[in-house]
Amino acid sequence: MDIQSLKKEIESEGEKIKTASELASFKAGYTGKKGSVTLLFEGLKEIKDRDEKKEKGMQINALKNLVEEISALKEKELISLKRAEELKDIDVTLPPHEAAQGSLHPINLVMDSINSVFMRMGFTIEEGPDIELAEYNFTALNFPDDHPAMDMHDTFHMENGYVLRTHTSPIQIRAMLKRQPPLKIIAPGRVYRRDAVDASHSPVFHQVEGFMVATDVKFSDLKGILNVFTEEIFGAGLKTRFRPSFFPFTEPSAEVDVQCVNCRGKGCKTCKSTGWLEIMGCGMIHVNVFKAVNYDPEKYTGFAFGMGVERVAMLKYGISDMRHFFENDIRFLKQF
Ligand code: 2U9
Repeated sequence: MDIQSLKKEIESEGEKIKTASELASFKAGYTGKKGSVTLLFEGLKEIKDRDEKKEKGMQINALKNLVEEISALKEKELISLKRAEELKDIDVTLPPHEAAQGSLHPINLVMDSINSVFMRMGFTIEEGPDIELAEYNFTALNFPDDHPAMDMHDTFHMENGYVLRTHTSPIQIRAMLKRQPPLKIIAPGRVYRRDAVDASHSPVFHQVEGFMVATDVKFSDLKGILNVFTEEIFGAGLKTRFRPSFFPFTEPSAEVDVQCVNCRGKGCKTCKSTGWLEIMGCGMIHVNVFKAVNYDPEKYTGFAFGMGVERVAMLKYGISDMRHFFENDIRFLKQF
């Protein structure tokens, strides 16, 4: 076949290509090993005249380029046809599914809001190690050597005088050993006690403690600050009351109640008809604690307070079982 007719044939055969396999045989038929264009190249060897050989060579090359152009074009066309076929049953105008989004764990949520209330009152956040010196966890806090809290049954004891901290108070001991008053610190963190799991106990839970040390800090300063705190966390207008209590590290000590978040003081099931909920402990820092960190108890006074974050969260959201916080059931977590 002469070159002109072959060109026409390539063009019309190219037009007809509808599938990937037709495209493959088109390519093979012209530029494959035994393709007709390939064979024309081989025929060039027979031509002796240099000019004729050159002229013919250029024409065959043009044919080869034509096959390649048509193939590339058809390949593109077939890909977009295939894509259109795949998409024909998909309604691209449908609204999208909402992507699942994570959220803060309720304990972190509550801990963050407790921290931020105190930060607005000028406290700074400090953290410390979970594995703590028994010295900082107990002795410096005026626990007597035979205090039941230090018992093997109540505390996780580690090697070489270390314990898993049973409260975040040692953070504040470390702060006092490092710095001089005035200090206003919030100490949030995870704490450990050898308790069996039930609706209101867990061997791991969270605390936020805080303290202020300066010259002339009074119990009334503590009351003012805790009033602001309870109104911010539980709601404006809820009153607090202070009942005498005992802790080794504070003297005097008190238990703090807030009016029931559910009935606002009238009496209901949540507050066992008392109208009050116990939310935290507090007191004036014990003289022996100041002595342990070499602060002059004649010069400085301070208040301290502490609360369990799980308890605050349970009261705030009306959750009756602490185990919900640790089981990570997505249906529970989704609500926050
Ligand atoms: C230093 C001195 C004193 C922190 C305080 C409490 C009272 C308290 C409990 C509440 C429920 C612990 O989570 S709980 O079981 N805490 O009642 N904590 S005063 O007193 C300190 C802290 C640090 C140096």
